[in-house]
Amino acid sequence: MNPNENHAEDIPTDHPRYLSLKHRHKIIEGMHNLVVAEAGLIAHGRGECFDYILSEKTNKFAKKAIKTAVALMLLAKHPIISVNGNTAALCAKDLAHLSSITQAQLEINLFYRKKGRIEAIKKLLENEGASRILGIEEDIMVEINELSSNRRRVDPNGINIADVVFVPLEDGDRTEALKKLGKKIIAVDLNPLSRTSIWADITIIDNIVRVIPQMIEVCRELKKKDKKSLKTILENYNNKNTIQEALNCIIKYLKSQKSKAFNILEN
Ligand code: PTJ
Repeated sequence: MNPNENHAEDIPTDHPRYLSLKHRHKIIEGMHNLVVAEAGLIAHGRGECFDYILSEKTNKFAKKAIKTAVALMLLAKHPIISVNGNTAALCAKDLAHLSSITQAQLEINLFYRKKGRIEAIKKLLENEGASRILGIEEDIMVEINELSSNRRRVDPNGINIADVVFVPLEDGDRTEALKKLGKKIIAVDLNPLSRTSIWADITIIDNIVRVIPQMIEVCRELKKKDKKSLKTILENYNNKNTIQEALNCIIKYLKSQKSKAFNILEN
């Protein structure tokens, strides 16, 4: 590592953008360690932009989606958490925790299959407490015909047989393909208009760094409930409303920021 580079621990904790900078550094460090694809930096920047116009907080519609997603995972027969480079770099420890509390195995599934990346992500996840990670044995992988990207290669004991797949920070057509195979999809995506957001059964429109810790909290509560209560949560959820509310939130935020900016510009 270049000694002239800045590291996450060099960021002053009183910096007004401390958290945002810390997450940027995790992504940059992840890229140096092969965990994050080069394109992952661009994906992170796009996410930051949407996070900004969603007020960088977990909005009400995201809270509802989180609760419903956890209920669906607890009701599932074979839930799987799909892990890519950005997600691992930003929240490996929380992913390991979520996996153990929901009994959903982690499966590494990458869009950019640069040599050494799967091993780097596996090591990071294991160092943070994850076990029984899927998607690492190249010779046993099977292919999803409906998909042409690298993501088509899945573990026969994981995504291939899953009834519920949790897909944070996706890149497009996989959600559609997995849905055609009859699977239920939970997405985390800050862009409410991405194809993944539109196609998923439950779209959590919020930053992954806030989502996973909240899913763990909600899971602790929902594990005390019976199946009937969990099913009721699912019945009362409508993903179209989530997308609508997220877009309304963005429009409201932009209008308020426009008024503030013009107050300054005109005075
Ligand atoms: O590690 P790999 O090879 O599997 O590649 C992972 C990336 C993320 C590079 C790949 O999946 C990709 O190119 O994704 P896209 O098409 O850029 O889409 C990622 C989506 O995640 C975009 O809609 C972003 O707005 C969103 N996003 C980015 N960062 C976050 C996010 N959503 C939630 N939380 C974030 N921190």
